[in-house]
Amino acid sequence: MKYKDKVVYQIYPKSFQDSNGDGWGDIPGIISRLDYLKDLGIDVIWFNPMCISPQKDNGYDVADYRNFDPRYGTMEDFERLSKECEKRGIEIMFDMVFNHTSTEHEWFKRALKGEQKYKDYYIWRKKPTNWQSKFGGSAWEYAESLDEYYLHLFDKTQADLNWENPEVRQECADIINYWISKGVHCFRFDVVNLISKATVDEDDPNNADGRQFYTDGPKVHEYLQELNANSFGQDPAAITVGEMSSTTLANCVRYANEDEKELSMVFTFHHLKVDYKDLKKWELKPYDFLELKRLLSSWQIGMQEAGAWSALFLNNHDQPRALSRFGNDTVYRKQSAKTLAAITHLMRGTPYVYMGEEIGMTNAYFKDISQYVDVESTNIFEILKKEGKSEAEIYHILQERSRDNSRTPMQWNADINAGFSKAKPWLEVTYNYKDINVEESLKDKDSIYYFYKDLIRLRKTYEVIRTGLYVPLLEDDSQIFAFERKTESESLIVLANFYEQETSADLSTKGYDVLLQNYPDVLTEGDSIRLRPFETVVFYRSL
Ligand code: TEU
Repeated sequence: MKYKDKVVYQIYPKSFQDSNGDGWGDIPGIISRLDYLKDLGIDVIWFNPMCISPQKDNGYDVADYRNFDPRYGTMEDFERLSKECEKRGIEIMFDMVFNHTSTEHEWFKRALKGEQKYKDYYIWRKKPTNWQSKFGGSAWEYAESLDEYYLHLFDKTQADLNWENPEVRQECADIINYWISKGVHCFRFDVVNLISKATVDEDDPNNADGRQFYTDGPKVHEYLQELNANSFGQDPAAITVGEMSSTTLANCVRYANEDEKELSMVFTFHHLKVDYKDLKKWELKPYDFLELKRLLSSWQIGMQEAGAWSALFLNNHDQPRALSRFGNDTVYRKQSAKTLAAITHLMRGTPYVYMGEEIGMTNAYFKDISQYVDVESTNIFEILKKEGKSEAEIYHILQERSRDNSRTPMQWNADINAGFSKAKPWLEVTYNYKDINVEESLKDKDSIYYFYKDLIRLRKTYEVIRTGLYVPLLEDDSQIFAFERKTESESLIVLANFYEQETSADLSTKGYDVLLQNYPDVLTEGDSIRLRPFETVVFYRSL
């Protein structure tokens, strides 16, 4: 139960609050905003990595797992953060990037010098396979000093660790135990289902990226059980979540089942590919609502039937803002943001609030490549240009897909740089910050912020929201996402119109009360409920 009533807030530290005027978010800045998060009602804060890193992939290229990049602050700053979080009953979740390290890590540098112990920490071959990096280009990079290639599923500065090596596995357990000793009890594991490679010697016959050889690999459960036993599994307060790339339900019911002693829960992404044409991220298509509903429902049912647990989210630092992607970030910004929040928070699992979604932050709509920082985005700009796409087409794609969309500075107020920093921020603030910011949200009793606050409060109040079974409703309806959550003594019904067109749900809510709504009134006519643009109504009754 320790995580089934919790709500996690994700902070992208680089963009949350700058305190020392260098245009870069930092730990003292985070501390200054803890009361805002406490008031929102969240229980855990997931911090994206703040370790020493060359920042080629914004910290997911770790060069020292035990020390903070000074641009975020010092160990003393962290210890103050830990104390201030504890005072507010907020847990800290750190992000463990164990599939790879930066090529600036001491281990990799010693490997390049030919130290066999550290060479064995990575994956080397004389001859590369045809595998492609998830950030474009070959997944192998030549190291002249060794006359060999090393594997990197992501950027060439992110060398994959060799998890076959027990010393690597022990290093990772030791890193977790170090942070547990510092008072961190919650951990997110980056692309952790990629750590076990079946082989690295075979070309991908479909000339694809090779993911079939390393996704949910043959020893991944064994490695996770060992990591659990040697680290966080010994910590009764531990809450863990694994980011699972291109995974399957069959594996996730094992990753996130307490009996398997692997992790507490998983992030999966199938529902966030319903606007990928032919499942290709950089090929746009309008999102498929029925597919979105089908995927969310099938995973809810599959996980609950197996007694496994899901992380619930539509936003994170790798995704464009859901409000711009699935909602309407202009005329119906408030209504659609609330609708997306309601279906996320009222499904079965642990909800994650990504910084800024609680105030309806939108995509950045940058117009020039000079505004983009993300390595994935700048790489794809060059790749698409080589493929002959016009710059106008490429900018349209980046405006819809770039990870920078969600990494723009948190919009606190209408002051310079949205109150994030007095200096030029490392990434531009989104254009609409004067109207969309925390200060405005706190003044407006009908704001998205207060709707999130209600959702979080309801989770603490109603058992049916925490643990109730998920039952899909109106499955064939082409614009309403509807489901019931139920226990032996309670029933909750969620009706959400995902479109601007008005519609109605033919469903009896006799004996139910309205628990939450995103319009001033609720229009019921007999056994039918009218749903205006992006209208959501939540009904509740004790059985
Ligand atoms: O993300 C894994 C990953 O594949 C994402 O980059 C996402 O799937 C991709 O952007 C969609 O095109 C994790 C981290 O969350 C991400 O920030 C890192 O860049 C990546 O791993 C490498 O560590």
